[in-house]
Amino acid sequence: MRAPAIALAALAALALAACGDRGSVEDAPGAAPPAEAGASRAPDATHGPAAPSPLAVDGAAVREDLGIDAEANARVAGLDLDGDGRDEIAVASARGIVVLGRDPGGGFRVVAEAPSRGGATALTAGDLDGDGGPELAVGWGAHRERLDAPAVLSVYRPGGADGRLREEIAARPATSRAQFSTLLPAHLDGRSGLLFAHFTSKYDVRGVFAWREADEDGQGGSPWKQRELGVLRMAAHWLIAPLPDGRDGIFVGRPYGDALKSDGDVFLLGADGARTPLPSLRGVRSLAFVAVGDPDRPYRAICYGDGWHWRYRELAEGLLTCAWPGEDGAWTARRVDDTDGYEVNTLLSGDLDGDGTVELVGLGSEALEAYTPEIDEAGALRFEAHRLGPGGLSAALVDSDGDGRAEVVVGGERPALYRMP
Ligand SMILES: [Ca+2]
Ligand SMILES: [Ca+2]
Ligand SMILES: [Ca+2]
Ligand SMILES: [Ca+2]
Repeated sequence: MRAPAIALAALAALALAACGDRGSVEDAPGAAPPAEAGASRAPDATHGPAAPSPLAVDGAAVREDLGIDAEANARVAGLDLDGDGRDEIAVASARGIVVLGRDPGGGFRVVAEAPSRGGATALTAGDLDGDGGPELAVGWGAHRERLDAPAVLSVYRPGGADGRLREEIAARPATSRAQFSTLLPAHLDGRSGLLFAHFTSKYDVRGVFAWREADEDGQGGSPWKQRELGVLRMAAHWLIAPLPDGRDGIFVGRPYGDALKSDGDVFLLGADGARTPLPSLRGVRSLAFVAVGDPDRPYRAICYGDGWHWRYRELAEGLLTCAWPGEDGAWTARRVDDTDGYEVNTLLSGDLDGDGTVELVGLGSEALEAYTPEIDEAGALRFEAHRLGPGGLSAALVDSDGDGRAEVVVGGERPALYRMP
């Protein structure tokens, strides 16, 4: 279902048309957000046997079930493990990692597995070491059934025995709170690597860029090296994105601020620790970079899930905001969507409709939505919203059929793919 196009220049006066049947916050599955004290959110269920994947229509979007039962906070990622041009789908939870590939007979089947080291507190995939091949990374940590599980950052590649993934441990952070809050492929200082953040204590979060230098023969490589980006209170969300002057910008989004229960924020973190704030209402729950428009002079926007408040059921607002810097360094921010629900916890960008330009994808407490950017006749950036499915806690973009259009895979108890019509 489509909502009207939204002009960023005049957003304050506009509201999205109602987009289908949205349940109340109280009804939201897996609704409990991470508190400042932090704890795992939901009990586990084992991955059930693969079953044929039925097709169903949810609004205008198409939903395709992956045929497995997982846990409410199961995390998902996509990677082309066998190099055939179609992405496989990884699902990680306290029960372990399963990688699903399309079965020629229909549906999905398990093509690789790896055992658990605790709760899967973060998951990502990509060429994390710059050697051209894909890797999977999991931030293992405490889980309600394994409270003593340590924080371990593991990188996985294909090629283990019996369909197992080969594990390489990239980091073992010392912490009293074993939880990763950011895990992303990233580029910094001309290197390809991994951006991760983990709690170092109950409230403090450490951001790190890690990389690995391949051997000349392409075998093995150096141990993972780390550059610490900062340790800040409740700095859960980190992002590295290009600035207009070509430098790497390090962005931080926080659900809470420097004082207990104070409002969070989003800022550009300078090398000297200085913070350049981006306009936000309150706490920030997700960050993404999107470049759209004229390839020679694109809008380079930092987008974020804004409006978080610790009394989330009463006071939080699930806002989606994008901001971009002017030549003078000042940031212009516009609200893209005032979503139902209390948070936008995941932001992604990729080409969902195959037209060669990226869409912005937001997963929140109530809805999965895609936003198609366009530049209007006046040169203003606009977004058109498309409701794709219900809310959730973990999502990733994959091209599971190799047609050049990305699908959104959403984790949780019943992982599924959603695609734009
Ligand atoms: Ca593949
Ligand atoms: Ca690689
Ligand atoms: Ca597109
Ligand atoms: Ca596709």
